[in-house]
Amino acid sequence: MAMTATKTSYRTCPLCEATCGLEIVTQGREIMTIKGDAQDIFSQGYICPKAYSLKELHEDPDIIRQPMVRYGEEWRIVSWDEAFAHIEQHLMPLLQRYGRNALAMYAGNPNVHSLANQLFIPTLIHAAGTQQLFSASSVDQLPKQVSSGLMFGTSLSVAIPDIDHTDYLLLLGANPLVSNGSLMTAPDMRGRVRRLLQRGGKIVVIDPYRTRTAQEASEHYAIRPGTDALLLFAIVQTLFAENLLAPGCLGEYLNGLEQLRELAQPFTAEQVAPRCGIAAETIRTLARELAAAPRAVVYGRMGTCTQEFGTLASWLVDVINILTGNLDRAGGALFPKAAAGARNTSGVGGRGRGIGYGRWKSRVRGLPEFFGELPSSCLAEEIETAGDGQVRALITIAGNPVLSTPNSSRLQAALGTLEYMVSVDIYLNETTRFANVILPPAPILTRSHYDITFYQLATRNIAHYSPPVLAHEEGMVDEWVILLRLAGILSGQGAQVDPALLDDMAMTTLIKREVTTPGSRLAGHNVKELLAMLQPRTGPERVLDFLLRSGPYGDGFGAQPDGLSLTMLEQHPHGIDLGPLQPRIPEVLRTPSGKIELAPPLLVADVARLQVALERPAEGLVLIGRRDLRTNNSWMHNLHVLTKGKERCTLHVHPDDAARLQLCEGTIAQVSSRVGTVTLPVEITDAIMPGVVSIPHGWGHGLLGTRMHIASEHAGVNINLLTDETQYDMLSGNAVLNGIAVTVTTRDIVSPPTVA
Ligand SMILES: Nc1nc2c(c(=O)[nH]1)N[C@H]1C(S)=C(S)[C@@H](COP(=O)(O)OP(=O)(O)OC[C@H]3O[C@@H](n4cnc5c(=O)[nH]c(N)nc54)[C@H](O)[C@@H]3O)O[C@H]1N2
Ligand SMILES: Nc1nc2c(c(=O)[nH]1)N[C@H]1C(S)=C(S)[C@@H](COP(=O)(O)OP(=O)(O)OC[C@H]3O[C@@H](n4cnc5c(=O)[nH]c(N)nc54)[C@H](O)[C@@H]3O)O[C@H]1N2
Ligand code: SF4
Ligand SMILES: [Mo]
Repeated sequence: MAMTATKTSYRTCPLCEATCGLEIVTQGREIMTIKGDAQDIFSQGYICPKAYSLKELHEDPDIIRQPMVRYGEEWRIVSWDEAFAHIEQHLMPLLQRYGRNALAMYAGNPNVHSLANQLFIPTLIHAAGTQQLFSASSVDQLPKQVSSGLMFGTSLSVAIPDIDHTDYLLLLGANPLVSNGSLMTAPDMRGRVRRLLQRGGKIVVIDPYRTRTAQEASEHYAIRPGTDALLLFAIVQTLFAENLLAPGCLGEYLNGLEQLRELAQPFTAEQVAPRCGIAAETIRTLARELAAAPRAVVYGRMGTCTQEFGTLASWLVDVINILTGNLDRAGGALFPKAAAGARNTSGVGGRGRGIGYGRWKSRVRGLPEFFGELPSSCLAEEIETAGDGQVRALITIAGNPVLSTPNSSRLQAALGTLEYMVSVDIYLNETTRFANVILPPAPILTRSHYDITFYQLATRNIAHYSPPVLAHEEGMVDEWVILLRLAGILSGQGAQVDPALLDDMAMTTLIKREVTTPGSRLAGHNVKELLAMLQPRTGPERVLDFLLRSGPYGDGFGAQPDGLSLTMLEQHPHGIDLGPLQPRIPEVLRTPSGKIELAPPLLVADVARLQVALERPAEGLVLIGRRDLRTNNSWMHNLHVLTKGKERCTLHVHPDDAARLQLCEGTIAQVSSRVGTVTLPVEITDAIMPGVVSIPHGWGHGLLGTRMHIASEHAGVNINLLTDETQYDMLSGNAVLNGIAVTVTTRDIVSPPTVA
């Protein structure tokens, strides 16, 4: 028998924000090897252990490959047409009866790692016409987007630490050596951290846990969870008090400097020190070092976002970078200039409309919308609470809110009462088991890839397109086609509508918007001509080609013949380097004032809440989360390569707390919060600070009705049975996932769960 030839493909890894280049060898449909692409212009061969798991993921027998409809407890495989007909038949009458807001949508993290979903979810949202939109953003980085949006004018104008050129990195609530970096896209964080230290630079980590990043750093200070905004304010106060301000050429673009000085006054190092658990002299030293370093940068991530003062902390990170003159300069924090899809490269630069928020409010709790979304902490109550606008149907797209959002038991109970639910997903898991219909997209390696979002957050300007590694098999449907067919149903065009028509409509709308945008390179161009020039491409490729060509490096459809286009990216399978990040102020700004807003009213108003916290005594034991190298939130625990070995879903306890609570290594502890209780084994470690315990998120598998065999064998417990949906950052609505008050006992000495 003739051997099938092998094929070598280059593909950006879609599993985390680092965007590493992979070299994948296939033979027929089989993946032979996966390794780092040594020629990748960004990652140069670096990969982490998760990349290899793409092979097992591709072969996982539990992955759903055909649409399924649930009848009671039983799932039946159906044709795509039957699945969509079922949805039309059941969903549309509900919406006709109860209105558009009876439908909620929840979009999870993998959407951001999918070119197709990034480009086509907006079409689906438009067709749905509901205000009940939720996503993983509000259990993650939303506060940073809110503060950046208010200060600089768009939701993705996030200043990124220039880790490769800085001399001093103050890192709060992030563990890039394990997470591989977030809101700081760059492969090989370990290499970058080591090079920073080798060139004589300094890294200071602020974290309740001595993480792997903290272990590599020059210094580590354990902080009481939830108090970063206090610490950062005290650094700001010190900069003012000791006359260390040096905003340099940013000065002329700043609004609100004097107001900031006044706001900072009460937050002296002495005042905040007992709350943060960090000595006043250390705080002042940090301020002085930041001011003295030739190039310094402050960077905060998950730990600073998913807490009570997430937006204030996120804001103060940028404030310090600005006051020390480190925003918008090499070695400080810079704004990427992405090749495609960035709001802050569109239209006339230098000023804009700013961000929209509060255009509607959540029905039950009255929390404001940000960027078109409501906080995920509100989803359960929107389903439970009767009245006009009650959620009766849900579509989840690549999301597992049952394991990812606060107070899982309440959400699970609520999902069980829905009248109809659709999940676009690849597993029958803790969330999708509630669905009536599951629509499984074609596997990852059959899709093309381009990191529309992460190149807007990268430490270097690059562009990299990957064509599909494998061809479709019979019956596979691309995720963008699924999304468009759902959009067809929701817009009343019926289950049978041709997705190609909707694709054309979406493309035309996008082109029309661009040619009517003042300052666009394509302003005044003819829509039909542009459409013709994009032929014969369709779907994500056509949109991407349009975004690249109309973008800041693009060929402008002929105006700049050597400029970027998808064709050019196709000729460069290892990516195209567009150079290091460059200063972009004022052109990057899209605030109505054309200035950097140092003291946006919304943030200023929230400072009063922080002042109250300053007076508040430190609570008892609190819970934080953690990540480890071989996880990817909740969804990759069905792979043997990532789950084998020692149990990782354990309770980390400091030896002092263990002694006080009579916990030994391996003891089964019972951890209780206001909302729930879990039991899990204890691991004693002095890496965690006293008064704080930790449980990783993403576990808690093996629930009735799921179909993830390996995950069930390593079930672990769900930390979000303890996190509390009534605790959120009041400004952004983002969930508090760190600093949850808990009690811990051994299982034998059972005390009733604390009720607030
Ligand atoms: N306590 C606590 N909770 C947390 C966190 C924490 O640190 N602590 N972290 C939070 C963070 S940062 C995040 S981002 C969220 C994540 O929250 P979610 O996005 O809700 O959860 P994931 O675990 O990413 O689940 C992804 C889902 O997408 C499916 N999936 C995977 N690939 C695809 C695909 O290609 N297409 C489709 N359609 N589906 C796919 C998976 O089967 C799974 O159902 O969790 C948050 N929750
Ligand atoms: N291996 C792996 N990599 C991942 C993921 C994964 O699940 N596994 N998930 C991906 C996703 S979706 C994201 S968003 C990123 C997250 O990327 P990171 O933010 O870099 O990762 P985390 O491990 O969540 O780091 C948060 C840190 O904050 C600390 N912390 C907790 N509370 C506080 C506090 O109040 N103050 C301070 N200063 N620190 C605090 C925690 O101890 C922890 O070390 O990781 C991504 N990469
Ligand atoms: S670091 Fe992230 S992008 Fe790179 S190989 Fe690992 S999972 Fe993939
Ligand atoms: Mo995340």
